[in-house]
Amino acid sequence: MRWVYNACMFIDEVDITFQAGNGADGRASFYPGYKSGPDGGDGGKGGDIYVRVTSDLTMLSQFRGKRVIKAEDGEKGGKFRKTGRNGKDITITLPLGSILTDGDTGEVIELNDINQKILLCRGGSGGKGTYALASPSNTTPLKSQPGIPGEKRHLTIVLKLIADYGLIGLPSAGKSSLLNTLTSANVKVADYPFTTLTPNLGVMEGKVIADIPGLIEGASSGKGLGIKFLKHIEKVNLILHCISAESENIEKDYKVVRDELGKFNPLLLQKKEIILLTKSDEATLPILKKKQKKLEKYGKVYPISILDDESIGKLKKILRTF
Ligand SMILES: Nc1nc2c(ncn2[C@@H]2O[C@H](COP(=O)(O)OP(=O)(O)OP(=O)(O)O)[C@@H](O)[C@H]2O)c(=O)[nH]1
Ligand SMILES: [Mg+2]
Repeated sequence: MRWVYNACMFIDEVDITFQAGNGADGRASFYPGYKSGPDGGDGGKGGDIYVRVTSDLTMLSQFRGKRVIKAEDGEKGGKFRKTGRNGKDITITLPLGSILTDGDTGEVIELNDINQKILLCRGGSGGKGTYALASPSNTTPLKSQPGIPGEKRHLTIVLKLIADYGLIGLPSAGKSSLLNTLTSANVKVADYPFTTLTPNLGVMEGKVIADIPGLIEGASSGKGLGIKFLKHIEKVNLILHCISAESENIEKDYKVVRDELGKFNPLLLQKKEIILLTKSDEATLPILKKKQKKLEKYGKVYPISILDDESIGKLKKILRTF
C-alpha cells in the first residue's frame, strides 16, 4: 500500500485491494436412509462491494492502515436443502471528486455525483447443491457445484479537489448556512464556533462549493482546527470570504483570515475573492452600509442573508460569472 501525505498529513491517495465475497459451494448430500434422493442445499452468494459518494472531504482517512477490503463470503449449502446465507455487502463511502483507477484494467471511475452508488466488485454466486442439480436424466447427482470467487480489484483512489468556490471566514460567519442555502447540502449549523469540524461540499448548478471551517487567528500555528483544510482552496476559482455583519470589528475579521491564508500559502492571497457580508438581516441598513464601505477597500462586497432570497439570488447570479 502506498500512502501519499501532504505537509499536513491529509491522505490524498491510497492503493487498496477490494475483494468481493466468494460464493460458497453447494452441498453434496443425500437424505438419510428412509427417504432417498439428494438434499444438498445451494451455497450462499458472496457479498458485493459498493461505493457511495459523499460530500465529506475527509473520508479517505478511513483507509488508514488498510490494504484489503473484503466482503463476506457466502455460507455453504446445508443438508435438508438448506441454502447457505449470502455474505453481507459492504458499502464504502468516498468523497465527491475521488478518482478510482483499476490497476489491472486501467479503467477510471470518477465520482462526480453526490449520492452516486456504484457496484465496484460483484460477489461470487453460490454453487448449486445436489438437490437443485437433480433432474430426470440425473436423479442422483453425486457432486455439487463449487461457488464462484468474488471479483477482486486493485484500485488506486485519488482525492481530486474539484471545488469551484471555497467558503472561508471565522467560525460562525455563516459559511455552512450559506452552503446549505446555495446547494442541497445539509450541513449542521449552530450558533457556536467550530460547529463544522471537517470540510463539506455542495453542488450548485454543477459547480462545487467547499465549506472550509476552522480559520481563526493563530490557525497557521495550529490553533483551533489549524490550517490543514486550506489545501482544499488551493485550486478553487474563487474564494467566498464570509464576514458576519454582526461583528464589531469587521476589518479585523477580514485581516485575521487573510493573514492566516497568506501564512499557509502566499499564493492564496492572489486568488480571486469576493467578500460576503453575511447575516445582513442582523444589522440596520445604515450600519450595514457603513460596514460594507469599510470592507470595500479590500474588494467587492456583497451583503447577503440566508433569510433574504433576493440577496441569495443576486449572489447566485454573480457566482455564475466565475
Ligand atoms: N440571522 C441570520 N443568522 C444566520 C445567517 N446565516 C447564518 N446564521 C446563523 O449563524 C450561526 C452560525 O452559522 P453557521 O452556518 O453554523 O456558521 P459557520 O461559519 O459554518 O460556523 P463554523 O462551522 O463554526 O465555522 C447559526 O446560528 C446560523 O443560524 C443569516 O443570514 N441570518
Ligand atoms: Mg460550519
